[in-house]
Amino acid sequence: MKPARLLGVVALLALAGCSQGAPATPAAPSAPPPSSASAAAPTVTPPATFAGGNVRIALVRQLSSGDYFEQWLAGAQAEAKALNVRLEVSSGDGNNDKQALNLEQAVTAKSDAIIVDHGFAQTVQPAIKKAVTAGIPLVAFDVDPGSPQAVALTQDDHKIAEQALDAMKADTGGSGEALYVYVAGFAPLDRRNETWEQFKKDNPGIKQVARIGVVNSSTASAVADQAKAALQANPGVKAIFAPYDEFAKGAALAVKELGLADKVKIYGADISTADIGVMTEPGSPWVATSATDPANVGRVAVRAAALLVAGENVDRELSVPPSLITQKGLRDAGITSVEQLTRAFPALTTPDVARVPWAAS
Ligand code: SR1
Repeated sequence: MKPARLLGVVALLALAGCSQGAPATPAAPSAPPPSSASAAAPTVTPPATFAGGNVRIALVRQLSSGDYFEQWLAGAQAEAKALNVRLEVSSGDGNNDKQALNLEQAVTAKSDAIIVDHGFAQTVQPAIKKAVTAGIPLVAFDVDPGSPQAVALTQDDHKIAEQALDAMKADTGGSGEALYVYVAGFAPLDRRNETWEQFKKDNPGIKQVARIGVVNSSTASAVADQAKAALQANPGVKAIFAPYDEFAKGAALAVKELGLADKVKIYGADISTADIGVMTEPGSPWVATSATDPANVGRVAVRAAALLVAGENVDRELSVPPSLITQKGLRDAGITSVEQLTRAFPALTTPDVARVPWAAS
């Protein structure tokens, strides 16, 4: 994309941050897009520990399938490579006991730092406590570590829900039947749920007529089946709040298969190249999503862990802000991939969150 067109895209996305003609949700672009040409040269020498490539950071994941988790891992791996760190990745594949065991093993193996990526508090907190007691620095993403010594990294989940729901409110005029997709126990979904509960109180015209949801290795197709049944049972539904991209993809499939795309609109969370394809295809009901760049969040997690290994100060709570991305904005700007989106939407890259002074930015 040519620079002039890029500027147009930024303005367009910031100003046309609406799904069906709703008021703008500015993206407040603040930083130049990352590129090798513009990368700032590091001014600080890396700590000696990092010189031999022997720093080991364990990444202990609860989930690994789906666009979000794949992009997140790609970002984490890219940052580990840039920082000359060995990233040792394990996944519970949705099995919380397996994740807890992997975490215990990372503690026993005396990793230099541990990143816990998702998980249920009751299954990971005991091993997190052991890591902290053993003096192993720990970053917890999207799970409450339960230990104040650990760094807790989140996306701003209340904002994610708020941005998507603002779009829903603008499109519906604040009234109508809605379907909600949610599974309790996942910290980001629980936080988004808090905002949804408040939203319903503040907007009594929006009536939740059904709640569905499942998280497994084929979330989208399972949600599609549930959404189909819920839509058939509730023909008055005009909006679906599906604040996880696998939920939104499943809901979109159901709406399209039932031929309801003109009537039912979807407000989601997260973004990927595949999601952009779903949002922008002709007749798509998925009109808005609030998202971070998952690869950027993975990078932040590794940066925070590396800083802790180096003995640097890191805020105990780190948050990556989301941006509202709309079907209209994507279509108008001709955006077809996350790479184009992040170039056009610089606020999605957050080099100042856990900045590593010895790394190029
Ligand atoms: C099952 S939890 C899924 C969420 O985790 C991350 O926070 C992503 O944003 C995704 O929506």
